[in-house]
Amino acid sequence: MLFNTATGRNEPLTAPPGQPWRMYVCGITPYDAAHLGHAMTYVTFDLVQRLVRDCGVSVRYVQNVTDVDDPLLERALITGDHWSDLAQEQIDRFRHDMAALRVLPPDEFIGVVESMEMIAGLVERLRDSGLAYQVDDDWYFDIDAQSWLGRVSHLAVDQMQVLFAERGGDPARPGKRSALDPLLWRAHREGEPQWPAAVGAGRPGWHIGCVAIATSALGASFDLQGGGSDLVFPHHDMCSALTHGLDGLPFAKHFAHVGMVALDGEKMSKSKGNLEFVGALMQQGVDAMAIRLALLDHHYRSDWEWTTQGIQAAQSRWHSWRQGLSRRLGAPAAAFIERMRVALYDDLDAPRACQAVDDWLTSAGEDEQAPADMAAAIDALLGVSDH
Ligand code: 5CA
Ligand code: ZN
Repeated sequence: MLFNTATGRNEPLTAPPGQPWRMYVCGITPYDAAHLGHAMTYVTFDLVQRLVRDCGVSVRYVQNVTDVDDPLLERALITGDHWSDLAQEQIDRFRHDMAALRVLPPDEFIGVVESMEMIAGLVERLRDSGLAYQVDDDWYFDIDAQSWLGRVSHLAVDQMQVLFAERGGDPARPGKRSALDPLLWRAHREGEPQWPAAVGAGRPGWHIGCVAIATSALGASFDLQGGGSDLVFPHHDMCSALTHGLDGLPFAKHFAHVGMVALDGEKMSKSKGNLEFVGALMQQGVDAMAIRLALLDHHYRSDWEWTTQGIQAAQSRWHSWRQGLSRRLGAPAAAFIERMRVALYDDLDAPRACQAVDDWLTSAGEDEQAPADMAAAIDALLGVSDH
């Protein structure tokens, strides 16, 4: 069972018999290294993937890379790099850091740049069905013409307007039919990259890129759309509204969101610069598994603050897990593994699953198989291992 933001309920993760369970998680905008907030989000969906596999169901996992967008182009102007070199460098770092954290890679990483023809095709379809209009030469989705907005976030319009302005939207642009209409396609501007399209040369808006990538790779109404809670609105609401406009179908069946990791009292974010990087911590000699345990010590839906005490506690926990798992004998593992599973099936309660491992370590027993059984379960379910 996993909490579904769109329905407000815990719901099972099921796929039709014989079919893989299809998950799309919004990927990075690659203009800076992976911070602990990103790590929390991708470790969370890694637990989801492990849990579905644990039920004997195969998983098809797709993640996008927003490899052309305003923040990336702005950063490239500052650093003097070509935007695509900056993106490639950061994508490589991201993949390396996620592998160190033992996050199972998606089956496909799909970039916006490589999907350009498909994205432009969707904009054209929206134009042809009368759902897109122009302001100057830019194209917008006519969202207010329908009542599709809010299916994921259920926010009131005044709250939407605040968040839309904060998160990449342009509510005040003159000529828009409604403040909340999202940009679909930005006509070419001097100095910006451009791609040819029937709607005119330019580059795509944010939401339509995820719609094109997710639905082409996984089909309409796939099983789970994931990301951090900062994506509930506008991003996931807009993805949902766009797929209703295109196909009359919901984007995904289940929407899951990870709470925000903060530093110095504020959400860790590239734009604010209050960051702790996965790669920097590892360079300081912090074991990647201790970083993973520091993340797993928080329920994925809570907002929490990254602290030095937190990572120190995780380092000592990892030390005692390693010692415990290298013992020759231990308490019989089955009941503890069952507790781990029950906790994870209960809306991914990783802190409670870790507590079950702690309790096994402090329980006495003479079972020769137990340390190996526990190590295998910790590896499969929590993704923690020293191999
Ligand atoms: N490229 C878009 C998604 S299509 C994007 O939001 N990129 S990102 O690089 O800004 O974020 C990547 C992922 O990390 C998103 O799922 C986002 O929700 C999540 N994320 C960003 N900051 C935090 C944070 N402080 N805590 C938890 N998750 C975060
Ligand atoms: Zn996305």
